[in-house]
Amino acid sequence: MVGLVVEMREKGMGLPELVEELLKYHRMDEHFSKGRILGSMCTEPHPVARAAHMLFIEANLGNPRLYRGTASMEKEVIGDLGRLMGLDEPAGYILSGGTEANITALYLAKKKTGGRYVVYPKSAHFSIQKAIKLLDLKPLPVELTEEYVMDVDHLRKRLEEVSPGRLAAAVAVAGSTELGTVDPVDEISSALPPGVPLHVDAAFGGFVLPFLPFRGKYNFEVDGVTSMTVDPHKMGLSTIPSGALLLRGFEDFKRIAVSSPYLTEPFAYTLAGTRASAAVAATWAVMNHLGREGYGRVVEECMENTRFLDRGMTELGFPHIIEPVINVLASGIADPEGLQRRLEDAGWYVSKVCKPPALRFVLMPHVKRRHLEEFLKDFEALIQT
Ligand code: 0PR
Repeated sequence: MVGLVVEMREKGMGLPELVEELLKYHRMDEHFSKGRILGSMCTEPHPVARAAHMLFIEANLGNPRLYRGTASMEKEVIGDLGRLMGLDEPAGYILSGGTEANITALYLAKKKTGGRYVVYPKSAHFSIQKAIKLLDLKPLPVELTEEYVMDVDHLRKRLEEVSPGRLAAAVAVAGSTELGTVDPVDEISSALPPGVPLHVDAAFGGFVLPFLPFRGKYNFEVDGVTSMTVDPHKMGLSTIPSGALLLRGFEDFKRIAVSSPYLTEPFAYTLAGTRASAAVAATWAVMNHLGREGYGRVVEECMENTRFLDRGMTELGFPHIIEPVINVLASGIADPEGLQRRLEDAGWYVSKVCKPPALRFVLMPHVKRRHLEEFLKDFEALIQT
């Protein structure tokens, strides 16, 4: 996308100059460690993830027999993630993130059913739109309730519009991007005709909900759920790029297999060829280092910070749109775009919700209480000018 034409240099750059240049560009980036990024779903990778990533930097699971160790770690990670999501023996793999996982899930569903229509809540992440366009599927968006979750009555109406055989899949979200809501997955599953794949996008919520006293059912404990997206590079504290696609069984993957005769494995099941696999090691490392207990502590702190900011914003006259379910807070505000810009000028990066208008905060582990205190002070000053 860069319009600038820069010719490749004839002679290489010496190391000192190279480092200086790299640091120049590094300084141009924002960094999580400063605590000023309040609207991102990614965070500083955990130090063990960072170290493991560097150790496995050349691994490529596109050719798994050369990387037996990395392949073993991937198997363990998928197993652990499956069990976290209520499934004893999951199939799946690590891929580049939620977008690739959602696209692959809908690709599998289309192949399995031969259908074209996809029902999904209007709160679904735009990667679902990408999948629909790419796979030439037909969208059937479903309205949200007053609590901003998929309206199951409207889903039933949508389902009456097409014969069951023409449905490719249903999508539900567990931890929506804008408001952090969790769809009623068991009710959605009961409303679907038998045999329709139900994909749950827990790209963000997958590493949050299991560590909260959350009572709703959103994962493979619901029989109808056939696949899930869970991203280690969001609340899993792993390195980018790491997403995970989980499936009930390996059989479904065979539908998208292509032969890869000259590689060490006869078939390929992933969209990507060469796969960025250092993130597999990073995910293995951070999951084993933190364990359920460690993630529990991380999530608890994020939730405390979410409630703290919510109270602060409410005191300033901007109450939440919904009581935060996870560590995503949307504070109702008339002109989120204008405020977002002014905050950026003041060095704060928040995000926005358009409908209903709100400033959106994601309280990730890099955001500490002191950052929020500073933010609230700056925000108060800003709205008074
Ligand atoms: N599903 C859900 C529920 C998501 O929230 C996201 C991304 C995806 C799928 C897609 O995941 P990948 O981006 O890994 O493919 N949600 C964030 C968003 O779009 C991604 C993000 C992360 C954006 C960090 C900005 C940022 O700084 O807001």
